[in-house]
Amino acid sequence: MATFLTEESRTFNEYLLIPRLTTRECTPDKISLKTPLVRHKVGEEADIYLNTPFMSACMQSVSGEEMGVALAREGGIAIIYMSQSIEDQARMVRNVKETKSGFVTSKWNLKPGDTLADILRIKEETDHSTIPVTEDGSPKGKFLGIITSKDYRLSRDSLDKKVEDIMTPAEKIVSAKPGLTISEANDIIWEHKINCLPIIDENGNLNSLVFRKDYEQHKENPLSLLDEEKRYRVGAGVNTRDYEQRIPALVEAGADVLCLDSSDGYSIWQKEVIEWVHSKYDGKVKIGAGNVVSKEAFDYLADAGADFIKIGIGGGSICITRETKGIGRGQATACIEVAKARDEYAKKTGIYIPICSDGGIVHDHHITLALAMGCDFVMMGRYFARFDESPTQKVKINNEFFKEYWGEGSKRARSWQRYDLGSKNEKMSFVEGVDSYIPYAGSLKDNLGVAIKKIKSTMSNCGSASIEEFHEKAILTPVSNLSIQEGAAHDLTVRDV
Ligand code: MZP
Repeated sequence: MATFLTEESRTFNEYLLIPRLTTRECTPDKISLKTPLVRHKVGEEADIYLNTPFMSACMQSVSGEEMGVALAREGGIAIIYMSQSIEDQARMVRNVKETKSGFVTSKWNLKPGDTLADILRIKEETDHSTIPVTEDGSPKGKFLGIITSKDYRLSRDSLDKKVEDIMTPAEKIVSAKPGLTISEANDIIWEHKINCLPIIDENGNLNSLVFRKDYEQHKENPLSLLDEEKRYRVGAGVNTRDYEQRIPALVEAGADVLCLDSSDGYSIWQKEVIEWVHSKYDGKVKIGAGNVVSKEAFDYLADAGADFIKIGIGGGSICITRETKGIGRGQATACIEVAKARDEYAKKTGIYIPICSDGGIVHDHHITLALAMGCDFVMMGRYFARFDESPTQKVKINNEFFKEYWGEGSKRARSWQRYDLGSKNEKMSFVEGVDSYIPYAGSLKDNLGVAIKKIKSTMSNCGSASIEEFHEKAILTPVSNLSIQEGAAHDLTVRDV
């Protein structure tokens, strides 16, 4: 006879936090969101921490190199997607590691033969008004000039006017050679009263750009997540199929952490990969595993040596696994059970394994609830896909902007390794994800800034100055449908939100 659990499976929306005593020690300005990323002895420091509890999903439509840099700047970490060739993924990792903070590799570039119409298209899609021109339009191609909005007049210039006839050419542009520091670059920017300084190598190729506004932002990013050599930290997704080739390439490229990306991580294949990594790299390369939704699965991956464990099956916004296969668990219930298992494991073995809630986070307060339920950080897809820094197209529909967002199990991504169950030749015979649009939300920095304020405000209400303290002090209550209604604006006509 099957086992029947008596407790219903619940999600974040079905819980609320009860305030605790707020003291002078836990006002928002005193709260730290620093959180361990990898397993460590209880009472000792972890080898790697996040400065803010955010990880971006290992998905084609979320975590490319631009997300890698933007999220590390805010103290979190991106997991560069695995559903691409080993070479492309390693290149993305390398590009994040090589982006010196403040030195930007330009994603949007023009060729001399492009037109004013192309300039306007890029401007509309990205809001960038400074666009470099390279011989082949690539980010590291031969540098020919720069276009800014001062270079054309829409009232006079025709849309098919060529970039080469509009741009400010290289010889008229103040530039610098690679190797200077960000503050030296900033001195040049101030001295010449320019907004952008191109860094050009000895062969005349574009290396990167330094923007006046980025320098200012750089000073505003005290939480940047950096390695010992002051490079941004970044993670990379791996699978249980080509790991013997993929992992060495990613480690070589500088990945700070690896993450097994699977919809169901409770498998012998994950155990084998974790053991392979730890024996090959003598514990120096860190690897997270998952996803799981039960104590049984947590214990299995913990014993296998996972450095962190992700929770969540079927809760992702683009996910139809529950409908397709009938497996999964409400995200809150899964987090609560796994957090309990993690604490028991720590008591029994003296080893603390960070856990991550993955999928289903829609509102900022869901992040806070996941942390209150015992998670150390959260992984988000939809949340980050809305921002400028996700790799997908921004499209205009009925006068409103959207970003594309598709699941790894969708027809579009076909990430069969993520859904692989080990059989020899079966590569995704049905889909488990959808392809969608989500409302565009602007820059990651602006949005995450607000989210951090909300999280800290709630932690202050709950008397907690750190995530660790929050885990101990949080009191959560399930809520009825009627109290959910009571929690929203009700019995009135809303004039403005
Ligand atoms: P969300 O933040 O958009 O709600 O969920 C993102 C998470 O959904 C990912 O981190 C991953 O665990 C999961 N995912 C990715 N693709 C699919 C799919 O196609 C999926 N079904 O479920």
